[in-house]
Amino acid sequence: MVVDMRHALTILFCVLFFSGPALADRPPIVDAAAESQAAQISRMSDGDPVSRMQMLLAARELSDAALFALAATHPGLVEQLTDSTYRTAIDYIGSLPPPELHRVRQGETVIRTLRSMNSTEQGIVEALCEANSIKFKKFQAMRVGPLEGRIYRVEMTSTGKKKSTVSSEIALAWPGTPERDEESRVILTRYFNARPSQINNSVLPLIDGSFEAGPALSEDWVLREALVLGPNVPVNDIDIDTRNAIDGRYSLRFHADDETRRFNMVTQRITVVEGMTIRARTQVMSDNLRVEFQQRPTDVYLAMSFLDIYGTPVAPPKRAVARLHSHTWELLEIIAPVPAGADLIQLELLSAVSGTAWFDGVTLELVK
Ligand SMILES: [Ca+2]
Repeated sequence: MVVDMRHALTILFCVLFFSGPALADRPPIVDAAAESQAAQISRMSDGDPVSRMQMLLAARELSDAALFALAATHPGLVEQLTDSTYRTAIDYIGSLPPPELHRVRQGETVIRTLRSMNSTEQGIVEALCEANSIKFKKFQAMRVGPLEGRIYRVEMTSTGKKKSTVSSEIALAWPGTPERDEESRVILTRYFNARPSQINNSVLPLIDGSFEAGPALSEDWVLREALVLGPNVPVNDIDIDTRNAIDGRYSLRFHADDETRRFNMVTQRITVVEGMTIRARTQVMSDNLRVEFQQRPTDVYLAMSFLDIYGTPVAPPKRAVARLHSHTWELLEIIAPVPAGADLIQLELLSAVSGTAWFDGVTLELVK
């Protein structure tokens, strides 16, 4: 009888979630209510996988019209909410009992076996097993939690050949980066029968913010001297890393040690207009960043300098300083109004301590 109930629930979930995307004939009509619901979600913090998972959980109730409006600022989240496999994994997290859901919201990793699951949770697990070609009889456990500061992982383990343990995972809550967001917009254009707008976060003309131009730093980025400790050499290493990236294939890498004396930064100037409010973001990763010799712990950063037409600073720069030591990808963000007299902003990326730092997914948007 219990089994029958579970099957009944599975069928219910199939009807609710696996009937395929509800492709509309016409694009959804975004009214004021939909706009306001989308705005509530898009105002939430989205700097790390756990925050983005909170957004996904909160956005599950949105109508298609509100999701279409949300796609203007967060196309990746809307892609996950409208794709059946991602959506089932999000619904699984939403089905967890309140104490476990609380742990999810705290960023803890939660492990669940069938024994601790109620019938709703079991029904979703069964559906997830089916979507991932896992025999439900072989299912062992679910494990959900953030991974490497990049994604939120939903992992299922099952018994494989010779009693080995096989795992299968769904990566959710990836960061919104220019390249991945564009992929989501293409997918959502098919889903909604209309391309999501980008009105709410107009992109300023930053070029090659993902360092994808090739295996060498493109001419759009200019090296400028940031600081010199005594003699003028040796200079810090700055190159394109072809193995580590959070967006696309490449990232920007800085490396220095206690012998390094001259530190260059990587910069790009963009024309702006006084009164604009601008948001600059990058993801940064580090390996053994440490202060040696005369280095300063605050010299790993994303900065925005405000310049007049001749390149002279007209106001103090804004900086978002990265953490030292070793960490996976983390967000750095600056939101600032363009001060009076500024014609250009100069975006600056720098790591002027010993160790290695990577930057990727640099974006520049007009927020007001
Ligand atoms: Ca990249």
